[in-house]
Amino acid sequence: MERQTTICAPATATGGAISVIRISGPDAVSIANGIFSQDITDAKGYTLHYVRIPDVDDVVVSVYREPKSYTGEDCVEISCHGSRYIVQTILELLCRRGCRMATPGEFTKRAFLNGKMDLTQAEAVADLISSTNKATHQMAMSQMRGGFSQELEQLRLQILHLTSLLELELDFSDHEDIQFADRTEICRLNSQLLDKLQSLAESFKAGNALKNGIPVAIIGAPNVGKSTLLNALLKEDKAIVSEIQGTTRDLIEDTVQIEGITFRFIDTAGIRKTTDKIEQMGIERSIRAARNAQIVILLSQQGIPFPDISELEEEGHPMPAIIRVLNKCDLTLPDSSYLYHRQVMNQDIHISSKTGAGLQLLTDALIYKAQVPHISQNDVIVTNARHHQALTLAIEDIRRTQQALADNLPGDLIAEDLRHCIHHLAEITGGEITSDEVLQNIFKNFCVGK
Ligand SMILES: Nc1nc2c(ncn2[C@@H]2O[C@H](COP(=O)(O)OP(=O)(O)OP(=O)(O)O)[C@@H](O)[C@H]2O)c(=O)[nH]1
Ligand SMILES: [Mg+2]
Repeated sequence: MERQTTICAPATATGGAISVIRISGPDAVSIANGIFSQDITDAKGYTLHYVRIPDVDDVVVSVYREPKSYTGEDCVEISCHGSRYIVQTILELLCRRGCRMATPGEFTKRAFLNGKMDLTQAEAVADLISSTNKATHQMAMSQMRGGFSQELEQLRLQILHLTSLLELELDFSDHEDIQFADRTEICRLNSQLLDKLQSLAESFKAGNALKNGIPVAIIGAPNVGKSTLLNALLKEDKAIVSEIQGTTRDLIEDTVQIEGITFRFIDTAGIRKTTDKIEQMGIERSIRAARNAQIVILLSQQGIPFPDISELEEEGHPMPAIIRVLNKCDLTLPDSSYLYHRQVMNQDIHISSKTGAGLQLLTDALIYKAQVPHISQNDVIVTNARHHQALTLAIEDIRRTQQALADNLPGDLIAEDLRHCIHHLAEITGGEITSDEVLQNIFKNFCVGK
């Protein structure tokens, strides 16, 4: 096998008091040693050394010996003072002595290739680093600790068991009367498998919403204050507001956390009949955004009817939850106590995006409609589109098995579908030989040093 190169990269963002530089590979210790004034070549794993890099900095070095390191290779981490200049100089010294700068995610990719973690765990590392709230943190932690992998392993064992039952059947196939004897148990196990796979695949909707924010589209006629509401919810001047109708023409979106839940608000072009080609394109985008949203804030104001949302209905597509909101209540309702009273009486929520009145009621409604499932560390939630896709393929395999069982087809044909299913599940953890292209796709989104 080709000898691995030794790689290095900054592991921390600039701007802190301390920066960490990570080195991994067979020559990690000897290359690092070359730039220090003290000798650490014989350093044991899990030891710290205070050393000098002449003319550059005094640093603390941690040494890890293979296989007991993040990557499974010899690793050295240099903690230096957090100056961009110092980091750059150390990296240059290391590269001059034979290191190569790491590509994004290369440390984690090596950890995967050296069997330190499977692919779902490697992906969870990236999710953990980018997690912004309790829910996404919990999901990433559970996945990184192998929660999802264990679930998949359970499924794999169940499928193997099913296959062995079918094979047993084949062994007796010479005896005509036994061949398709009693398949009740096989059918039961198969539908159990299907249920499990389906519930995992369904968890993706929640998982994705938690990770990327629950999509909420703001839909309404021109000028009712959609962009003003977006800005108020984001507490930021994100979208242009004007008294001219048709100001917003494209989708404008951003995420914000409300009581620990991430929402992704999408401001849209006001819906009306228009001959303006570009505005029309914007309106089509509004409809699409509303269809794909989990919640739609249907916005209007006194005297203007709510837009017709029958267009949102589409076969095979769940309707988003609708919250009807009347804006500009500062123009029509005198004070906020009266306002609160009205809310209780009336289904529509009255707000003023301008003064902020009623916004709390709107966010309460959003949280209520978001129906965020409570996630504990043991729950397995699918958050990754790649995993979801593989699960969808595995479900198709098991559906085929179900049909084949119903048609009383011979066991070897059914076993073939089960083998496909195992293959699709194995792709999730990277258990089978995973193509380089897939790996590249996964790790390219990591940052350097991870
Ligand atoms: N009095 C009052 N005026 C508001 C309120 N919200 C928005 N406006 C005003 O209404 C006008 C239109 O606001 P926008 O937020 O641009 O409306 P929009 O729905 O995004 O309009 P389009 O992008 O054209 O569809 C602006 O002049 C806002 O200042 C409110 O709560 N009270
Ligand atoms: Mg607008």
